[in-house]
Amino acid sequence: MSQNESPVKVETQGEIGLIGLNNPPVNALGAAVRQGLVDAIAQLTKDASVRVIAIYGEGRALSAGADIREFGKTPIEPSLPDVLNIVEASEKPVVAVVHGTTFGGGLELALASHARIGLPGGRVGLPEVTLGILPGAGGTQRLPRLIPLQNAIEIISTGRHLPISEAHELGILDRMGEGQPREAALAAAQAVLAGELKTRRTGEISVTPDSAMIDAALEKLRSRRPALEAPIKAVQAIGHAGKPIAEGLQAERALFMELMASPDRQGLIHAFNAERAVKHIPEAGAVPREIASAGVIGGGTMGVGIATALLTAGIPVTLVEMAQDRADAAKTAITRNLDGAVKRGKLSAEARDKAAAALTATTELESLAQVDLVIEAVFEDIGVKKEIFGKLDRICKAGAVLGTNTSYLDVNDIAAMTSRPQDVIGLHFFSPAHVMRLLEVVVGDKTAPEIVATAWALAARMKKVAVRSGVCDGFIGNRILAHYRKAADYMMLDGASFEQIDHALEDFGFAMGPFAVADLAGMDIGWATRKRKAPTRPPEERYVRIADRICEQGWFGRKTGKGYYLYDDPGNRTPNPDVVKIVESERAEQGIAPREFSDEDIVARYMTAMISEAARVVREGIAQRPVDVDAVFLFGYGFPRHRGGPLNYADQIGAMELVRRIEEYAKEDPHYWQVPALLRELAETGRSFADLNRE
Ligand code: 3H9
Repeated sequence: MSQNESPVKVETQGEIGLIGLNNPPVNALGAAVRQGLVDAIAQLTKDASVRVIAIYGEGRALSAGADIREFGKTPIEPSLPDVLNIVEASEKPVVAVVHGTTFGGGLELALASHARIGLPGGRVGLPEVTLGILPGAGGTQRLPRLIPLQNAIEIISTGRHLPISEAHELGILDRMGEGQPREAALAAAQAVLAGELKTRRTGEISVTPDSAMIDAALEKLRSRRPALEAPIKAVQAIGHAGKPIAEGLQAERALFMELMASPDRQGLIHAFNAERAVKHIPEAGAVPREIASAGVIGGGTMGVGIATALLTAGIPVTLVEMAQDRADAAKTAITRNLDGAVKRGKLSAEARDKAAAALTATTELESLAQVDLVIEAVFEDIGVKKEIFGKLDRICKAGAVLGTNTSYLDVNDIAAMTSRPQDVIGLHFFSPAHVMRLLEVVVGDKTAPEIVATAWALAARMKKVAVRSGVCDGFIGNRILAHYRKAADYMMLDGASFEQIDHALEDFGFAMGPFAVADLAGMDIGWATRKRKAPTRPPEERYVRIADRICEQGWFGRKTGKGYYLYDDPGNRTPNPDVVKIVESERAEQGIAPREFSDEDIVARYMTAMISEAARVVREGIAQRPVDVDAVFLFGYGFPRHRGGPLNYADQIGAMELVRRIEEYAKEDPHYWQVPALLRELAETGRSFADLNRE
């Protein structure tokens, strides 16, 4: 017996009633699935021949959880908690088969069942806090009834994904099964019938959560910067697990609904969707070229990181440096990175050995003759890059992808040095390239669609988030950065201390403020860029010389021991008194009487500057959509994930308020603060960046 229309299949096999979820791609528990489950339980309860019910998922998982697309919309009955209560209340025993990536509501469905079987190879978890919510379908009440409180707190408050084997060891799953999910479901049901697999209602288990442990966990979460609400409320919900299940579920529901209404939830889900939205590019249909080997030119920080990332993705690398000792040093650095990946559990020792053996470090550019992909990562100098591309054109085989890791320079100019500009593309990695997830793919005027598609296939292999950018100075990210970074310098000159600016932005959620970032990244890079751009700087632009004066002392930040800050051994920072003096003398020279800035004002100016340039980048088509800008900042610039990216945050402020702010600031500096045309249009038409994402 089957129901073809429903995403929930019901069939009977003797005394066993089978419920199969079939809602591709991930069996999300949308309205139709929830109703299907309720109907299935009712039907099998009525069927007198059925003595046991088994639930499994077709395809990739039992279920990846609640349907995220329904969040923020009018709720549709039946709710997931109600459905799972029906499952738990079933008078016939219910067993669930957990396989694939079973997360959130999917795992909660299993927790509400009366026994759980795991299939090897998958992962489970309650990742709700990463979306700004908490497990709201019983997870916070049922998990602590099955496993030690400490583990429940850790799993729920981090949202960590556990291997299914670990879930079994912890007691989340009763036993491991084998075969396909449907077969495993039948086998589990038979085990129940034979009395070999015990079943019980999780909600009937009584526990007494240790309140001291709950309080300690809460204190730790509250001391975080930023102290996000979701993990705090999730742990508070766990604190109710000692109550009768119905009461605990009610408390969980109330906390869940509060989180549902929070801007953090909106921002985190936008960030989740952004990672997927950027995959939609005009070239998606083109056939990517095969990449079986790669060359990296340059053994500096970027070249080493890129080579590490390629090797980790299983792609053999030939790294080219100018001199053998530099090539050897790069090889040592790459080996160290690979060892680090093993230590962090990201790579097996076997994979590390394979990767290390697939690396060649040489001084011969000619050795790149047969590679499928070259990534040039030499010093940011257009002359040097042009020369290299001229040579690559002569050396590389036909069909090779020629990539440049430039972070500012004109990809079209570089491509023009070859007889095959259609094969040239910008592949802009972020430092450290083997860690940072962003890959800005810069599509030149002549870049062929299959080369763009190849970049996306490569990013997928390297587990990176590729974002498509057009050509302009700095592309999406660095162009916007170059603009808003000035706002921080202006505030410093006008009276805010760099320490206050960093603190205000760190409280907003950035991992590090802009001055601490400058110290970490090395101030010499920005100095070189400013010198390069000096001839084209408009005379009416305010120019802050503080960073130049610091660099003139030979202080480039952490790598030279000092920059804006002085650092002690564990890396704690204190403002460099010599820099404070430089700031004061600059103010005096320019006749500026320092004024006070509140932390809110600092964040408002900094973010308004960022949003302004981002709006221009979208209007000019450099970024395809606002969400592409968001992804760049989320995955490459440490933008606070719970804010969802600069243009998602812009919508939370509203275009009208942003225009008002810019007009206000423009009274001080009309050159810097100009209302972008796109922002004005949105303000006048009452539209948002989210509306543009939907177009
Ligand atoms: C929850 O359960 C709340 C409850 O506690 C309480 C409720 C009351 N819904 O990632 P992929 C889509 S909260 C809707 O590219 P992968 C995804 O957008 C939920 N859609 O594949 C994409 O669509 P498109 C807790 C979803 O193999 C497509 O499926 N669960 C959902 O790299 C393929 O996804 C989570 O947080 C969903 N829940 O990774 C799990 N999940 O093709 C979230 C995925 O149009 N999901 N889609 O771009 C994941 O972590 C990954 O998607 C997963 C697969 C690991 C499952």
